[in-house]
Amino acid sequence: MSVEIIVTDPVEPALMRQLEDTFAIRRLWEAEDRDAFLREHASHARGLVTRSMVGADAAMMDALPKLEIISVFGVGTDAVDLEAARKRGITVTNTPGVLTEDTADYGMALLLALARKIAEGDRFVRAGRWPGEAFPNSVRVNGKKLGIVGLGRIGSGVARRAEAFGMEIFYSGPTEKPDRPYGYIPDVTALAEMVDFLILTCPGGPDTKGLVDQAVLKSLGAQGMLVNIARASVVDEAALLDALRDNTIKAAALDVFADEPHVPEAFLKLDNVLLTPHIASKTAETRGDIGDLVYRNIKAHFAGSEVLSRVV
Ligand code: 8YV
Repeated sequence: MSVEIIVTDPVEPALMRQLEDTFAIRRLWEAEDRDAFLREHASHARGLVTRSMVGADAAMMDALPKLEIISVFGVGTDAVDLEAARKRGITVTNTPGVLTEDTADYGMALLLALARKIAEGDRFVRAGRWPGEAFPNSVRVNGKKLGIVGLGRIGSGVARRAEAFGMEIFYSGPTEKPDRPYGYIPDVTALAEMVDFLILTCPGGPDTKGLVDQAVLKSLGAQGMLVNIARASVVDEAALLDALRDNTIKAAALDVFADEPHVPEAFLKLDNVLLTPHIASKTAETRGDIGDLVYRNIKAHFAGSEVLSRVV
């Protein structure tokens, strides 16, 4: 009999096909009654595939006592209760590395789009406003200072790109990386104070929750711009809304939201915020690579081999 795997929500069709060819797949998102679905599969389900924004909490793990592995489609594991998994001896894998470059490209793209008013320019032309109106000046990127919150894989990718755009780079994070040619400013408020752009590339979770608060936004200042490709939880949302409304900061670009795919109505009313639907890693190539790694982790586990990218 095939090993039973629960998939919590829709993933790439190619991954779905690979999984279906090898395992007995149960689709949680199609269930009318989630608890009844979990009860029905409790005595068989040995694997769980979940997106990084969905994850799995301790209650889900309790509901599936035969669970051996949670394979996360994405690098962020902040939505998985890692401690609960550890206690229950459940393996957790993620997909580091394969999405770094595209996500860093996208971070740089959002920064450029925000500063240079690319989305606004598109809307302006489509609305037929060009003939009668002057488009507002945008903001120069080259020669400006960039603060990177979290100089991990993705943050480092952003730094390399920003260097090529002639930016001066500073970063914060739990540890200094002396091998990097960038200024380490551990305190995020101090970092915000000295830069023109602040980009968030750190992990989500309790350690970074609300890191960008009212004080940080105030320090970023009226000419400062914020880009978030990390997690919505890193930013105090109410403080950000206030800062955008009263021009405490100039503008923000957000690819991540607390209750995705729902975006707070208040953001939609603001002109100085650029909103995208969590697509930093969403190229055909990277999504294919993420899917492959998810599959190879699950396959390795059930073949009795060590998984490729273990978190727990
Ligand atoms: C993915 C992400 O878009 O890797 C992550 O942690 O947030 C993104 O790359 C997401 O996992 C897909 O649902």
